[in-house]
Amino acid sequence: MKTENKFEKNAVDAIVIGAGFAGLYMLHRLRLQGMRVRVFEAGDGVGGTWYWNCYPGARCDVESMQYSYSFSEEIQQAWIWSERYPRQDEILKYINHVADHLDLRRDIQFNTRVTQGEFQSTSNTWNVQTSDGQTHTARFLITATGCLSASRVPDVPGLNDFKGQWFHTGQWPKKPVDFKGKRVGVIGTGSSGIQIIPMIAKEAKELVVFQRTPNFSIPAWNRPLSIAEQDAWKLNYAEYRQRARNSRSGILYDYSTRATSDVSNEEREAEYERRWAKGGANYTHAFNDIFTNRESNDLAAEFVRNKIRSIVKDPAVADRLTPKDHAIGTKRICVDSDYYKTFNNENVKLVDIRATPLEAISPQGIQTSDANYELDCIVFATGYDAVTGALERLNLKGEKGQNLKDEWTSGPRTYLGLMSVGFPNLFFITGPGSPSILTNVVVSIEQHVDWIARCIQHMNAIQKSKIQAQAPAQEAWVQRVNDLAKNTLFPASASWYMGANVPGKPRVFLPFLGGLGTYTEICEQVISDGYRGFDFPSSL
Ligand code: N01
Repeated sequence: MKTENKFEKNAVDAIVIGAGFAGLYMLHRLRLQGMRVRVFEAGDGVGGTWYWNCYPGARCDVESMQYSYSFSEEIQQAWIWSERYPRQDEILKYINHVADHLDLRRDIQFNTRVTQGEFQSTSNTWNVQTSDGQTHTARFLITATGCLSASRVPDVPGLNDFKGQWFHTGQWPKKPVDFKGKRVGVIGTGSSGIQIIPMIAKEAKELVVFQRTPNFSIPAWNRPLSIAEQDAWKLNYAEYRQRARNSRSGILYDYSTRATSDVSNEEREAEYERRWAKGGANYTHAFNDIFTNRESNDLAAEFVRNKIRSIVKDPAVADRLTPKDHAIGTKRICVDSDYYKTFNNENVKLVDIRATPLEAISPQGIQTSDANYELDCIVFATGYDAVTGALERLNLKGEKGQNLKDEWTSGPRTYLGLMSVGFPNLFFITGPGSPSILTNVVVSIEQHVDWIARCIQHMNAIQKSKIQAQAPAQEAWVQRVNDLAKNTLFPASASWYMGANVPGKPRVFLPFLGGLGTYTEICEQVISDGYRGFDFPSSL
């Protein structure tokens, strides 16, 4: 009997790259419009970020009741979370549940990377090559590759000769790693490092943390989430979701309308204390000028510095863990469970690799300028080529054969973060120049997916085969994104928001800082104005 290959025909209406939150919803949304869609996914399962980041301690810092899809009342009412902040394996279970419930897998080809894509001007279609040697054609190409998926292992000499095991948090093995009785080194103290360090410290014989830049972290105060609490939330789910969509970050934070100088010293400290006790990134919204006024920022930062000094017993270690080089929140704020406290453990050592640089990896461990650390395992929590990295690695060629990566050598150029001039029929979900990683990304994903689906439906209705962004609209948008950042403290910080963590990457603030609510209004207005800033030059 002949078994039918579900991907026998290599021509579809839309190709979606990635099967995480964005790719799955895009597939579902386009299917509802009667389109034939194929999703390519490099992993062997759905989940994207939450598929790859299965390291110990991995957890989202947006609360469970908010970090989920809102498009299906049935799904949001039925799903039950177990904790205030969702663990990676629980999010992955949730995403798998959604994929099963909507029968999405039949249109997803797993273990397959997109290796190249070329726009065909003669047919207004994309030709896409995949790692299995196949070529596919589609009218639309939609990237759902995630903003934090292109992981980076720094170029440290000697890694290939290391005799132990090494891992990157963003490419974590599916089988649990056993750290019991081992000497472990962790490089990096961003959100991933801050989550994994307390977990490894519980197991390892010795843990050496190699820190380049100390980071601000706020306690999560994670706890079980009762059914009663969830039921109460679910009663008002529609209203909460709408408020989140209209908010700056897609998260129901308690945004203060007061400036730091509006209150007395006592009130200010009490407000910081209240927010610290509540936990989470809400801390940086204690006053409305923390991101724009350096003095206000310093006060909020000093409160956290004092907390670090009060938690960490050894004053020298506390001092090394205290961030002094950047304004709080201008590098992504971290949310932790027992991070600072972990440095009171006898088996944990902190090495400041700014003072004594990491020089090489030897077969036995890590060499800094003044010591050799013998290790059985090295964990790289060294982050990502954020926002643009995954897009540039796709090797996409526009209508004149130009490569997206080459077009963006001075920084990404997009209109609304959705399209880039010269690359017709190519949509980015949460692309550079959109609010994306400054928000609850699931809310931003839904907004982008809905916009793209409506745009495609519009094209079908008016019988157009090609959409492209207009150059003046793109120039004005890039300018707007830059201007918004200039009026804040963000550009002064060597953060991945600025591309500063990747040697040679242009220093450009990558996301749109004007807030998700405002951004959504702009996108809606663009539609009302007949897709202002876009052209539909060819008919079907
Ligand atoms: O990556 P990072 P991450 N030698 O880039 C250091 C999201 N996320 O994976 O600051 C030595 O923040 C680097 O040092 P420096 C969240 O948006 C969310 O931790 O560049 N060190 C830094 O300490 C987050 O912001 C969650 O000086 C090197 C660290 O490695 C984003 O993902 C959990 C180095 C990298 O920190 C990325 O977080 C996890 C080198 N050559 C991630 N290169 C939650 O929701 C880099 N470093 C909770």
